[in-house]
Amino acid sequence: MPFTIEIGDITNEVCDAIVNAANNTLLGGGGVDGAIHKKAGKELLEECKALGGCKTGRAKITKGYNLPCRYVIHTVGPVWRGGKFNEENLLKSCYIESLKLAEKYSCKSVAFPLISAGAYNYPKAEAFRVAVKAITEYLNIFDDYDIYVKLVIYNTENLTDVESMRLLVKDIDYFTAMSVADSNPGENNRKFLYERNRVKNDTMYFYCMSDLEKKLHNASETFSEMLMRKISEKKMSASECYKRANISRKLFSKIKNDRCYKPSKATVLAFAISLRLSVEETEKLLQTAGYAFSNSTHSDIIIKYFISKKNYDIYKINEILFSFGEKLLGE
Ligand code: AR6
Repeated sequence: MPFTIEIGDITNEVCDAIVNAANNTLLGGGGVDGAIHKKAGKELLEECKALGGCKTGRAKITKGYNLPCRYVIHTVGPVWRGGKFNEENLLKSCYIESLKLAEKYSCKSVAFPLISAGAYNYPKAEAFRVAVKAITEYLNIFDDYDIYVKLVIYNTENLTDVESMRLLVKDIDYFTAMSVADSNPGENNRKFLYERNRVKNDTMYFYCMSDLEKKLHNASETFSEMLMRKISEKKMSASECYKRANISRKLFSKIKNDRCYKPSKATVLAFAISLRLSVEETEKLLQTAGYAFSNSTHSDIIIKYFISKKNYDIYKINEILFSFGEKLLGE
């Protein structure tokens, strides 16, 4: 479920639905509303007339007519009156209600303008913050609903506004790892992973991989983590463990200090022997590093045999491995 932010003109968006920042009458007006009606043609106004208006914070849908989108979702943002008149909730509701409607009509791609940020005077940076928050919150609720959402910042927006939105991106919880000048997604913020796809002059372009991010966040124990846990569970000292595994202190420290360290299969098995793991436990340790026992590999059959017999003498195992011309355990 990607979420992107781009600078452009929403009437050019080729997607399932674009969202219109309309007024309560739904009979057209200026700004993005005017541009949408102009490009869609008279039929849009005819369909809008039959809708009976729309309440602030709610949304209604029509066809796209001459626009390069299938639908137009008309939503009515709040007029900014200083911020104490429920403006934020109403604005948030515009995004949520529009996305619900998009979902109802099976839209896979939806483009939003910055609702209320023009004639309705909502401070642009604030309108941007609410928009990003509402959209990301909505997308994060769903694991399955696969929708691509784009926030289109008008290309004639003055640069100070664009700059303040950029700065804001850094402040918003969800985007803490992001900045236009320096992107290092996911590094500082393991809660959400965002990948900046491209940045062109005045173009902000972000990807929010919320579903992927969730999976990464819930990623299970790594090899390094499981190894350290097992050592402590077995009440073994680190040196006892790496020595019994025929592994150097240097390699052990490397594994300990890098939670994502990718060991060789021989190293994993050496630690399994050292920790006196059962076959099942060894299988789990192998899994953390992306390996499994093979029934067609001599070395795996030999090692598994020793483990199942609870014979954890690594030198004995290596002797047998050697006699079969197999790679030895350990470093
Ligand atoms: N593409 C993308 N964004 C646009 C475009 C465009 N083509 N044109 C303007 N914007 P506004 P509101 C931006 O005033 O504040 C209408 O008369 C614009 O720069 O269109 O919700 C309605 O009929 C601004 O950032 O909508 C209502 O009466 C944002 O879209 C009233 O205005 C919204 O500006 C609604 O006011």
